[in-house]
Amino acid sequence: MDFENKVTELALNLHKIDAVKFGDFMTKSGIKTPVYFDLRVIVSYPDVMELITELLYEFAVANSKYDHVCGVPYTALPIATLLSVKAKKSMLMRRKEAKSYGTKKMIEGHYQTGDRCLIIEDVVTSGSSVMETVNDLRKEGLKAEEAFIILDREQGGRENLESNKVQMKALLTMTKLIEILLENNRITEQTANEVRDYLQNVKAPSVVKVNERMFLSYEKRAELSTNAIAKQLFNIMAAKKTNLCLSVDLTSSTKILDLIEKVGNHVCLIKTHVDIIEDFSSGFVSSLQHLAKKLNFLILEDRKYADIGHTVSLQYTRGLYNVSDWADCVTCHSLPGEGILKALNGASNTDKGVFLLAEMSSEGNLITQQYTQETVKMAEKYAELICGFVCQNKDTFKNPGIIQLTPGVQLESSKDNLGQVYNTPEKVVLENGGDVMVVGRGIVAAKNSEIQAVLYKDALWKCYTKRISGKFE
Ligand code: 5BU
Repeated sequence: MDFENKVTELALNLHKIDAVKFGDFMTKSGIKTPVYFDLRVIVSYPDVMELITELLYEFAVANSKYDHVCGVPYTALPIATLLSVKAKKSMLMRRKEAKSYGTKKMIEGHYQTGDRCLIIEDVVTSGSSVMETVNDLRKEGLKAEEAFIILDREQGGRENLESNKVQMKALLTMTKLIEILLENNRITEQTANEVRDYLQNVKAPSVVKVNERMFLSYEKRAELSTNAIAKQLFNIMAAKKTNLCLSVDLTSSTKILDLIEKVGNHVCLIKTHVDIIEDFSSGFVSSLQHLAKKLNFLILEDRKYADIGHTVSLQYTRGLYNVSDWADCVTCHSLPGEGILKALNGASNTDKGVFLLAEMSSEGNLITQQYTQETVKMAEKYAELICGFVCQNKDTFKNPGIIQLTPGVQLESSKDNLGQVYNTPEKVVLENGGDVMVVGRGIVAAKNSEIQAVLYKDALWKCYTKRISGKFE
């Protein structure tokens, strides 16, 4: 029997076993509907189970590359099991609630970050159940980009899933089901029209579009990084439980080193502007590097390179500061074009990272949306060089292996008198997507910098843990 005939048989069988019923029903959300599906009953009909498995198998195996299958609990679980056995692919199981003991894992089974997982679901209306499973898989660093569905109610689910980067394939659409049942005299023309009218008029609500980066842990993101410094920074953040970057904007090297000695334990990154130091020396650099090792942080020189490639390669590797010798990463403008990245890319043979400026925190800056987008695009070719973007918005980029470095942070948001704009930790982490937050005067100008650094560290970390729990979206 060919595929189309099997689909027809499935439609007729679903009707026969009362998995699809016509009449006056209420949906879960209280909307009147002339058609109702309850595919839970299929477990009582091994023939139907077998047919569904066969169809999904032909559908899934033909065009997909995947490592695991995962059913949306509960109705699709037995189908996913049969499919896993038939395809000889491993299965993953998503819990509906995390265990209260032991590992608190949401996903059971063996997998590795980056594995592809196929989603199996019975019926899709809005797509929200599929997204719950997709989100839990993505939190584990798995790729969940395809969902195979028995029946698509055609009420907006496909669009909702697509907007969250999930392609949906359904064995049957509601339109097709009605067509088959009508052709085979299982329903009247009037019923068919009622269902068609209903489909035209009742759409499921949109499912919130999520940015994967917003709920993946730093540990998982480290595994997805293609730049060695980003990987290290994510791992330091996870190990030290801090996403605070201190900007040591002081002009005396002793004062800088004293401050770092006090707060280095509480930060993941120290950001410098070496050209403001009045007594810069190679001794300062070695003391800084020594502290970085001892207190486990990385060093960012916020140089904001902005010249032609040739000049930047000299600025980076030569001169009084010889930045490439000691800084793990630097900041750089995209304004001069790709040559600047080429220059930085070829300049050092040790692991280095570049934070590209996609947005600025200062009032009235001239960066436009188009400039930001083109900056992100420019970075695509330099996956091994770019560790992140300096930016202010969560939608600036999506790649979870890359870091959003956000300056302009104070516990109480305000401004300075030279155009700097501050946001609170809540706003920066939860709404704007900051991964590493830069604090300068908020800590440097405080009476007790250490106490203040701990306050910032705790506030920022609390927001991050809330963010990855997914409860804010
Ligand atoms: P503040 O004292 O927390 O305002 O210091 C912020 C630091 O971040 C300071 O060193 C700036 O040079 C740096 N910065 C910024 O404030 N805004 C930006 O858009 C960029 C860098 Br890019």
